[in-house]
Amino acid sequence: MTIQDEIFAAVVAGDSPAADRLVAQALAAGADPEALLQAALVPAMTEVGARFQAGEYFVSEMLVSAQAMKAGLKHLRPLLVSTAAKPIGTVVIGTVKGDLHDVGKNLVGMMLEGAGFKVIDLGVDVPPQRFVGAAAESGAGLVALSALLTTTMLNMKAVVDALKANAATQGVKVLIGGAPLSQDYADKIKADGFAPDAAAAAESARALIAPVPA
Ligand code: B1M
Repeated sequence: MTIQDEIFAAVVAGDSPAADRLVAQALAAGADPEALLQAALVPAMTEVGARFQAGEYFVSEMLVSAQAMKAGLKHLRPLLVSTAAKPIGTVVIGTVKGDLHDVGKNLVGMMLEGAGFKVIDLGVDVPPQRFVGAAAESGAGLVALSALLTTTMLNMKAVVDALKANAATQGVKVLIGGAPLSQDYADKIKADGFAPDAAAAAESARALIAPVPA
């Protein structure tokens, strides 16, 4: 069994101490953080979702697996996040109202920080007016919305509309993402962009708000 297999198994089993120890051990041995993310941690959560769908796992198991994922991710964070002195822009990020999933949103936040943005994370279950308030107060150029449920993705439209309805946030761009989202849906609700994963989110954010070099 490779260490990536062990990390995968630890997250699927919801074993936070093992995920914590194994990711630290893999990095100390020179493993590539991106490879650990893409080949072990993310697939483990996909497997957890499949087991939930098959009726083998319940909400409690999904929750402990998410905690194990976070125990592993905390070691990757400093490696994925840049220490650039001057941010290239400000992004307000959050999971929309009614939705408690934050693992993907946290990854997107890390990638945005890694790309040089200042990130203001509003957490989960965020109502539209909190996005508006945070964007107006911080002067953010982009609001990044995450949703994992087909029911809560519908709440993204209210955020887009609320931002456009407020004079202080009319020009703020909106990027959406999360497993049930698509470019079609972004077009439908008049969001400015859709990104399928965290790395693509960082690229889209750069394209949407980073200043064009002279
Ligand atoms: Co929930 N859950 N869950 N869950 N959960 C899913 C999403 C589900 C697909 C499982 C399944 O049935 N196979 C299903 C949704 C079905 C649907 O709507 N079609 C589901 C369900 C049904 C539910 C409940 C309703 C269960 C219940 O109570 N009966 C409930 C809802 C609670 C609520 O939110 N109101 C619920 C609860 C939970 C927990 C709280 C127990 C837990 C979340 C804990 C936490 O996040 N702190 C949980 C978990 C862990 C999952 C699964 C297993 C894993 C999610 C995850 O962390 N994935 C998930 C199944 C799955 O995803 N296969 C499932 C790993 C993460 C890295 O990927 O979040 O997709 P993801 O992020 C990706 C991309 O989507 C993208 O980038 C990331 C990677 O690069 N991305 C963006 C995300 N946000 C982005 C924003 C962007 C751009 C890209 O730009 C701004």
